[in-house]
Amino acid sequence: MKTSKIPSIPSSEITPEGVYLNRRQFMKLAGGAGAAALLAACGVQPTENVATPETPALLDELGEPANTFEQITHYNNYYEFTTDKEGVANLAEDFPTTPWQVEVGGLVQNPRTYDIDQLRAFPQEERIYRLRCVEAWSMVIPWTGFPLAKLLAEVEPLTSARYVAFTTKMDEEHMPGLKSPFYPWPYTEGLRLDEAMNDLALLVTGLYGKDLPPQDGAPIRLAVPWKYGFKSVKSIVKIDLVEEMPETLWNTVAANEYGFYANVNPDVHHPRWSQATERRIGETKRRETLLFNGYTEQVSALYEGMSLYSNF
Ligand SMILES: Nc1nc2c(c(=O)[nH]1)N[C@H]1C(S)=C(S)[C@@H](COP(=O)(O)O)O[C@H]1N2
Ligand SMILES: [Mo]
Repeated sequence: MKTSKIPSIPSSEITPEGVYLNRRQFMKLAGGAGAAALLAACGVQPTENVATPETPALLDELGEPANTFEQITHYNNYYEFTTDKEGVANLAEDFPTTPWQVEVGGLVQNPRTYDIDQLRAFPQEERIYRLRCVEAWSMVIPWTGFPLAKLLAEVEPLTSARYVAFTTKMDEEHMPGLKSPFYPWPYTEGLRLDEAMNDLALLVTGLYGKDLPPQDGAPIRLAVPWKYGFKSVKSIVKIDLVEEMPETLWNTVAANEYGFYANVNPDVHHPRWSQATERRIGETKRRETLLFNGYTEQVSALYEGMSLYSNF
């Protein structure tokens, strides 16, 4: 990833004005959430993304500006709370994210239950990723997190493991959407093991250098940027290595509409709408959707010899 390969700069060169310009380097030097506090101490607001000559906007590797913190935290899909995208932030405000544990097990050599602080102790990086929802809207989001592959390496998948299954939190007291009988809760998802091992698959703990807000999946969620957003599960509590392709919430609800792979593809349409174009939140003109959401170089090898039409 270009965004994580910028050489670090000596801290003596970081001036208050330079901090924002060199935010990504700074994040690497200072590390994760601590960096946000330091940025704040320097009088720098890491929560906005309005370009000025002094503070150019954060850009992804295609040169597209990140959405603002406000947009990313007030237009959400999180059905455990509500199906109203603009209502999630308010309903999730008091969602308790501590204590929090993630149980990693199944077909592994070293099953282990991680406390959230142990997951935050993995070396964190900032990655500016595009997120393309299957509903044909998209955003550019500066996440903080670490590759899922690093966690999987610790638990050591057995050779019989072929898929990774994710289970998320079911907190009836704080998640009013769980009362909806239309969904087979809890929200579950899955990846093929080689997809999960791809460097792009990120376990996310932060956003714009701050701790992840509840509406975006606190305290830990996945970001799989070459797939439709529904694969990027929020509030993970369990990760299982399994032999068979796992059941997932959306595939269970409507297998003909939401396949297991769910790779972003402008040529494979949802039965009820086209996937050829998308609306970037904050823009009016629609833009063309890119194969694998623009990450072809990093992921196409995963699907060599496999039909992207029958395996949608
Ligand atoms: N647990 C859980 N994770 C979820 C969802 C959900 O409803 N519940 N929605 C998914 C969908 S459809 C999308 S597009 C993204 C949205 O992430 P964002 O709100 O942080 O932009 O989260 C995904 N992860
Ligand atoms: Mo989505």
